[in-house]
Amino acid sequence: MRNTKLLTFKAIGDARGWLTPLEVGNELPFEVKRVYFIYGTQPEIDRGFHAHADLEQVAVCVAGSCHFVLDDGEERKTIELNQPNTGLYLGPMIWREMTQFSSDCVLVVFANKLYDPNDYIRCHDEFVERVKQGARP
Ligand code: T46
Repeated sequence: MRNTKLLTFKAIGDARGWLTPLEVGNELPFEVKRVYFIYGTQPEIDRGFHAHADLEQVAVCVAGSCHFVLDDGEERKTIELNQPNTGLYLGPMIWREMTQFSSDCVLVVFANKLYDPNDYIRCHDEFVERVKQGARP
C-alpha cells in the first residue's frame, strides 16, 4: 500500500536479552521531532480513526500487540504489530484505526513534526474526497 511500509530493525541478542537500536537516517527515515507512547488501552477499545495531511510516523509495538487497519482511500489492509524490532512507517494521507490492543501493549510512535491538531483529518468521507482530489504526496 502506498505510503506505508513495514520496517525490520536489528535485534541484537546475547545471554542478557535483546537490544534494538533506532538511528535517525538509518532505521528512522526522518528527523524525529516528537515521541509518544500509547499504553493501558484495553482490548475492547479502538483508537485512531483519522489520517494526517502532512505527517510521517513510525510506530513500534515494544510490548504486547495491536492491529493497524490502514486505508489509503483505495484499498484497506490490516497489519499486526507484535515485535519490538518491527516498525510501521505511516506517511501522509493514510487513514488508520488501531484495534485489538493486548492489555500489555506499549506502542511507541516517532513523528517528524510537533503535535498539530489541525493536521488531523477525522472524517473518513472528507479523507476519501481529499485523496480523490489528489491530496497525497
Ligand atoms: C496517530 C496514532 C497512531 C497530545 O497532546 N500530543 C500528542 O503528541 C498526541 C499524539 C496526542 N495528544 C493528545 C491529543 C488527545 O487529547 O492526546 C490525546 C489522545 O490523542 P488521540 O486521540 O489523537 O490518540 P490516538 O491514539 O487516536 O492517535 C494517536 C496520534 O494522535 C495519531 O497521530 O497517528 O496515535
